[in-house]
Amino acid sequence: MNIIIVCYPTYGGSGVLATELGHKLAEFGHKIHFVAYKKPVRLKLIDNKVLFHKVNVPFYPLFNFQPYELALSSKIVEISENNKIDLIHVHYAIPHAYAAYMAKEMLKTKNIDLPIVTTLHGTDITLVGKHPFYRRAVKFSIQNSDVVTSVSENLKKDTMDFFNIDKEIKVIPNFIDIDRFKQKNENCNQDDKIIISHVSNFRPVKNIRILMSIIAKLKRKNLFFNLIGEGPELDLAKSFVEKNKINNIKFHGNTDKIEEILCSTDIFLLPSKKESFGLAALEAMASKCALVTSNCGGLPELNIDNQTGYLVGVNNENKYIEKITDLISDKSKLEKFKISSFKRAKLFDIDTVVPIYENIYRGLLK
Ligand code: GMT
Repeated sequence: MNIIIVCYPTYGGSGVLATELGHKLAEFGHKIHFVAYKKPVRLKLIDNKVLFHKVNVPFYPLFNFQPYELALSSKIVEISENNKIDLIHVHYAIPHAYAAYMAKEMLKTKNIDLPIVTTLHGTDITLVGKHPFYRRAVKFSIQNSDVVTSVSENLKKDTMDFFNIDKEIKVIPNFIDIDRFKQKNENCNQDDKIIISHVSNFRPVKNIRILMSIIAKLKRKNLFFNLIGEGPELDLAKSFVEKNKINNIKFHGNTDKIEEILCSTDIFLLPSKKESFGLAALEAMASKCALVTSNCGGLPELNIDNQTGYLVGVNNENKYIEKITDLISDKSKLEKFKISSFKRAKLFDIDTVVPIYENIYRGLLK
């Protein structure tokens, strides 16, 4: 099949997932055309198999906001005119599903039928999509996609309830390449200290204030903290560390050493206010980490309470501390949770999940 994948190119989970999906589909023999405003961070181009098409948005002073959707629709049409495309898969509804719909309508005038698969990732529904200024267009583009998928049951329910959608939404979880993590786990540097890590894009939705407050309260214990990622609240986190004289911590920024850091991690801490699935938590599970996460969104579908880790009420700071303290004082429980975590991660292996998308694509071919 010839497939267009539209995604965000930055470090967010939806872009990472779309990129890994495209790589695997290419391995399965499909030709993938990635479309974004910049080359996605993890994208590996392969001649005639994995291609990248940049969406250029020229600056024009009349516009307060440059019309990205317009440029994206035009780009999709251009690629479809020059290649025999079978379908388009957009990741993150806003504005990708909307732009894909416009492209589909334009292509109809050229007798080209382009089925649209839209994957909802989370904040495209739970934060941005629900906004009164956007919701009509978001609902319209979901209703008019040929297939809609969601990364968790919770996100599916939220979407159906909020938008009153009468369309089927298929749940396909996030996935990881378990072999990549297995190799790293074998050559891992284990430390005597208990290591706690957090990976995110440091947006308010990740509950960075609570995260920092938990770290400050645990600073006297024999622990080390790794904070990975960059985003709007990173400076706030750094100044908090300075002000509270926290020394047992390292900020890694956006690093390509995530697997290495996670493989020496014991506990992965994710106190998100919203999390439709939690790809970062799944990567931590593949690295044999016990999880201490909030119980919001799709996290309870991933982190099984008292088995792979603990689930805590979103802002219940004392409970996070209590659960972490419980794990660091009971090494055998920590070890048991780490093993269960890794076992559960295997259920989300790329070779199990990507064929589900492939079957959906096949169903769309006439
Ligand atoms: O909001 C983010 O953390 C990034 C966002 C994205 O779309 O780039 O991640 C969302 O999609 C991931 C992949 O499906 C999910 O694993 C994350 O849980 C989800 N983030 C939120 O719901 C906050």
